[in-house]
Amino acid sequence: MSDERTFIAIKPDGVQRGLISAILGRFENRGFKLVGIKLTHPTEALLRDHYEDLQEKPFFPSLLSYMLSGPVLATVWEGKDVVKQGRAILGATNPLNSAPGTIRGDYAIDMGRNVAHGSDSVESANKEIALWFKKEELAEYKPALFGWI
Ligand code: RTP
Repeated sequence: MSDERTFIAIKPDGVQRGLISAILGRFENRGFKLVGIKLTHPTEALLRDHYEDLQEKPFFPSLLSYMLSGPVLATVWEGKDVVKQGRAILGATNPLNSAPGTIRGDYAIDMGRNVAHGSDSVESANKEIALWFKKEELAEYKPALFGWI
């Protein structure tokens, strides 16, 4: 069993639209293990760290106010190639390019309201997990269903 981890967040629009169970289900059904979860209202400081690379972009102020507009469901998933697989499950950033069957392809029409976030590399996953979660908030366990025959 791979111990690769990724950070997946259901953004304020996804939480308010009641999409939590639909989104979490896609990761569970695919075979990934949930190791961290919390509903949290992120601070501006946390979001500035999280989106450090985007601070100079013209859309940054609207991204910040969108992400501050309500609680976010922060999650950590573990499993083989989960970073790349997580991005594939989410679909392209711009819903215009997200394939039907992906989360954004099924639930979003606007890049500024694209429902969920997923880490784009193992390096950013490690940074984001450490930013959003304390070590003791992440569970270590072996689900009975894993290690399929
Ligand atoms: P995310 O971090 O949310 O998973 O998205 P991403 O890696 O696919 O895309 P990124 O470039 O990191 O952008 C972060 C979020 O900023 C908003 N955005 N708006 N041109 C725009 O108006 C624009 N570009 C990006 C989106 O909400 C995107 O998910």
